[in-house]
Amino acid sequence: MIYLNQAGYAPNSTKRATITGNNHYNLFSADGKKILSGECTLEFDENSGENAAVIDFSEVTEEGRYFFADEDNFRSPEFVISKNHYDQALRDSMKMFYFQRCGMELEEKYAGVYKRKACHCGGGYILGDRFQRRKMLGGWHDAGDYGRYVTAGAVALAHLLYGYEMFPGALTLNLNIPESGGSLPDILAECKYELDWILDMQDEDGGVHHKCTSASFCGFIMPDEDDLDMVITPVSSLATADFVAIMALASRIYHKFDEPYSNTLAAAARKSWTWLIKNPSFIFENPKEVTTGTYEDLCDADERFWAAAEMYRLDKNEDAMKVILGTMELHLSMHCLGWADVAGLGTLSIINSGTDFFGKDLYNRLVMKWLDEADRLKLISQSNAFGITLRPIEFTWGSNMVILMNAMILCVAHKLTGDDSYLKSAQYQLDYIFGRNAMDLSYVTGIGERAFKHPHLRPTAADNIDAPIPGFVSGGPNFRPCDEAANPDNMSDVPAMKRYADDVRSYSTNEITIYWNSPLVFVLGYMNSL
Ligand code: 9MR
Ligand code: 9MR
Ligand code: ZN
Repeated sequence: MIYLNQAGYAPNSTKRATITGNNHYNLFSADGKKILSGECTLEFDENSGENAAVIDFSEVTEEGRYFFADEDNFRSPEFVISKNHYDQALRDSMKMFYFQRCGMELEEKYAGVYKRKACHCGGGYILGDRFQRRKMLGGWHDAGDYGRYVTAGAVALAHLLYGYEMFPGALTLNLNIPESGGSLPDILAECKYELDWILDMQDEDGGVHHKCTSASFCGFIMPDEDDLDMVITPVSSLATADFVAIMALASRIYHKFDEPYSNTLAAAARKSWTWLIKNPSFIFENPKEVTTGTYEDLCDADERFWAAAEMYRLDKNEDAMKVILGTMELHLSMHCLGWADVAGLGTLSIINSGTDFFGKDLYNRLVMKWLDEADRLKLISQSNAFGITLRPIEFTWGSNMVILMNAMILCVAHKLTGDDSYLKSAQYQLDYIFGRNAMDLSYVTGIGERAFKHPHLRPTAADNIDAPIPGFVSGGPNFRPCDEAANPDNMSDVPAMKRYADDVRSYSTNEITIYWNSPLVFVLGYMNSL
């Protein structure tokens, strides 16, 4: 077999594929002309359980369509070499957020065949008080379920907004959404849809509720058919700190487009910051009557660090600096970018502010930590035939997110240093996502000749349309699967990279989420900005 990036390669980039089972390969142009052939030496690869080798075909630079074949009648998917090879993937992965919108009709002119009625317009009640109701209209459905969760939403927004701040041009695309042509770039209009919902999760005193979901997951029905009441669960310091960070960040970004809105966001951030420094840690646990996702996280020090970094950028206030310096003593990982560990988002904010805003000493310490991590990831990616930054036990639930966040770290390292070796390793992570993996699948719906087709996503399961909505990233292989489709008993002998089922029932390997799409947008945006 030969596994490759089905979304294609840029003409002058490093081009790699992975070969298994045979050590001879041929590259053909789509009209059948042999372009290149070669031999490689296979070695055991522990992630995939295959004997595998890297094929480097960087010398082929001519734009066009190609495929690989070997001596055993094997033929790979066709792929392009083209300057624009990521354009569709970027647009579709950005449009995904529109398709996750809650509380409004998705009209045919924007959603095409995936049009659907407005959902979840009945509001929700504050847990413990059925008579205290809130509108709770808007925001994005988190995932394959219809819940809305503040910590998950804030992290997805962060990837999009930091991306926009770092390379606005590449993310300023027409997404054909209702706001297109208005005063905001489409990406910011889309983010505003989520920000406005998150604003509603704030209490009078500044505390922020953790999530708004039905008490248990509804069945596999269209969202407008879900008439379960929404429960607004208690305040957590995790959600409150993420709220502060995302509101302060957004207030900076929207300032030049809409000053009153930017002021509203800043005021909301300040109010919750005051709550945060007055209150101890309130970790979230599901109340006994609620069984939807928890996003459980036992430590809020990293959330507070991110909030402090953004508050310092907003107001240069001393209590924020105190929190930042205090966190530096805690030996946290300072590069993590996922929903549970967000210190990397704070680090990113500090690094992006330049050398002097927080002081040279802090800047240099954080840049060093960041580059240490990027070096570690680069070494791993250089030492296996698939070029990935993971080892078998790191294929956790949502392993594709880990791959993509590692790619984010590598992109930022490239931006800081100009060192191409970081960029190459980042590219290999995208290669894996788009098909250079032992499942021979592109993990983005609609992108590539062999893209996964059966996401654990309620509208796609219920809409009677064969093709899934395009642009959605699968969670990916899970070393400890826990659903009936990717049954752990059947998978005990399966190597980590293959513990995956393209099956609608497989929530632990094949769900989609907003924060699995957002790092893809960041990385594709970065690539397109070069
Ligand atoms: O969608 C699944 C539902 O049909 C099952 O009854 C339930 C059992 O735990 O799991 C649901 O899957 C969840 C998903 O829709 C949202 N993400 C987490 C999943 C499992 O907790
Ligand atoms: O993405 C989350 C993953 O990292 C966790 O291991 C998993 C179990 O706690 O939960 C995932 O989050 C789900 C959330 O709880 C509810 N919506 C769907 C999310 C994706 O499966
Ligand atoms: Zn909804």
